[in-house]
Amino acid sequence: MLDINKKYKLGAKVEDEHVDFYNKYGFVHYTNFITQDQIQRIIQSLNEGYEKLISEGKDSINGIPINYGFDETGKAIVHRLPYSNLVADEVAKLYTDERFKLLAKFIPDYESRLGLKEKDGVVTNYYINTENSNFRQMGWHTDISRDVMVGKKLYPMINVGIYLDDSNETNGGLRIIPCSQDQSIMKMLFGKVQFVNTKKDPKEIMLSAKAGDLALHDGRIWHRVGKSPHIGAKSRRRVMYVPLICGPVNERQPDGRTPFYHKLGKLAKLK
Ligand SMILES: O=C(O)CCC(=O)C(=O)O
Ligand SMILES: [Fe+2]
Repeated sequence: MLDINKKYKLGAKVEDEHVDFYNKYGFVHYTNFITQDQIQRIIQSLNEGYEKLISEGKDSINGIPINYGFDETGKAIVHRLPYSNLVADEVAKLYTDERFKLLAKFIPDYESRLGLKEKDGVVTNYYINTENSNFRQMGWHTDISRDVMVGKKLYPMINVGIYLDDSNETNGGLRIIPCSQDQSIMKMLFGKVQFVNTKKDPKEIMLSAKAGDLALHDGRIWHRVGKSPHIGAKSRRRVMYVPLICGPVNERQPDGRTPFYHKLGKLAKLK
């Protein structure tokens, strides 16, 4: 019996039990994937990147919009930064870590790669609950539906998250519906109103993580990020995601067109 609360440590390889856990529940949680020192360097490098983008007034990277907002002191920040790996050197450096290659074991039937130059690259999400925040939560969605919206053939996809802050009910936290990868395409697309529905689900679980953890989930599972009950610094939540993808390579270019699903952004429940 696999305990759903089990967290693993990633050693020299992905163990069979990790794969069994992933196949059963649709996610896996590794603790202490990066050190506190690394986190500090990454945050510093991201903060410098945010300042540069803000001073340049850049609105997108490779055609993917940058979402701006304000922190608890009123300082301008970036709430959602696509292609963080092109903006912050320390982020780029992190994703050269050989351990990411081990994750290919979760997609045994295909050759997989990190989407560092595809889709939205490494996305850094920065949630904060303040009066003028534009990003306090994220409604229910399945990540792979974005591929459906751009008319792509569906290949397995895993979203790999690395936490820069602790994440739990204090600052919102990631809620997932375990085992929801085993659902029909119709349910995956239309089981809930994507990004608009923010309601608690009786089947959801909280994925509580510590800064430095890595948690990955199947692109088909339903998940959302809750709104923190606190205002200000206590509600801060920063996490980086990169997809592990398969199929034809489709690198985005600096003059790339904005995909249709980003134009739906205004409907999303993010505030
Ligand atoms: O912030 C999170 O933990 C989840 C973000 C997410 O689901 C997404 O960007 O697709
Ligand atoms: Fe997601």
